[in-house]
Amino acid sequence: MSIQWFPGHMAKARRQVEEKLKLVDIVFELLDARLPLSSRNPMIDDLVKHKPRLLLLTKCDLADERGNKAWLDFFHSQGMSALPVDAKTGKGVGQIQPASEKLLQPLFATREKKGIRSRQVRAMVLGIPNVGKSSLINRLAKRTAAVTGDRPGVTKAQQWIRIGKTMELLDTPGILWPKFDDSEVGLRLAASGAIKEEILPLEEVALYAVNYLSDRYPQFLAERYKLKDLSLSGVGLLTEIGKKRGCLQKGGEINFEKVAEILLNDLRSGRIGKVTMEMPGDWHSDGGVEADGQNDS
Ligand SMILES: Nc1nc2c(ncn2[C@@H]2O[C@H](COP(=O)(O)OP(=O)(O)OP(=O)(O)O)[C@@H](O)[C@H]2O)c(=O)[nH]1
Ligand SMILES: [Mg+2]
Repeated sequence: MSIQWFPGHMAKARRQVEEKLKLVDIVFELLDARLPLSSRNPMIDDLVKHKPRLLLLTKCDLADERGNKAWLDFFHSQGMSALPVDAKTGKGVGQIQPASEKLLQPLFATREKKGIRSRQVRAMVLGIPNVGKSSLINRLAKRTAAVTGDRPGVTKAQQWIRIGKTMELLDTPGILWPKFDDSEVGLRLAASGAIKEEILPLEEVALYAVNYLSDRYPQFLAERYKLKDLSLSGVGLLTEIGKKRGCLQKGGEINFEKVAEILLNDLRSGRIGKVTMEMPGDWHSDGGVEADGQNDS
């Protein structure tokens, strides 16, 4: 999948994060619970090495329970602090403060040695576009302090937001990296809604999604679109969905763009079911994605 990127924007984003990092005590790195490694920006890892970091697996309500558990075990086994959160209902959000305080114990101890009793904390919220940074901040702040939206690229500039008496959070624009080493990573990000629609090969993304669903969650496809034959190829499945949903164009041909829109909207909103788009076992130990032929049509 080829996507047009803007390296100038990336360099600027990196600079802005670097500047503000000096001011914060902890970083909240938001990963999409449905695709935690694909949504992990390697640049953040590189930049944030020396700060306490809490991984927050967002949209855990859209991912499947088994997947959430597998990913938490995965990150914990790597010695990372990670929590699942759902900014829609607030589930898990109450755990953020205690988990942060635990990570900040060394900082508080150093402050006390210097005679500073303050528990004031500044945190930076980082993550790819549309992962739920601003929504989570609003939950923590218990008010609409940041603009949110059902598309990537909503937050345009950094903004400090006060949370209660002891915390200040920096909301940041989502950052994607300019080149994906693995095309499956790009397809998963696209399927999740992290990439602007205007630059997506929508039908290619839908084909990837339908193949993945027919492999891992065939019952969801069967139920949502009343499909009988799930042994069909990816194109065959999209054709059937198109027929069921009346996505026809002049001459009775299937309008695949329309089918792609329906499928991706259903997937992103969770209407299709709770879907985890990758499991820890799909990744090699070297960080690459397992090639399992799911791209075959
Ligand atoms: N189901 C569900 N939806 C969520 C959750 N968190 C955020 N969303 C939705 O995801 C979309 C994106 O949320 P934002 O908070 O704007 O995401 P962001 O990371 O700030 O995005 P940018 O500012 O574009 O980088 C919105 O439609 C939110 O309602 C969640 O935990 N569960
Ligand atoms: Mg935002």
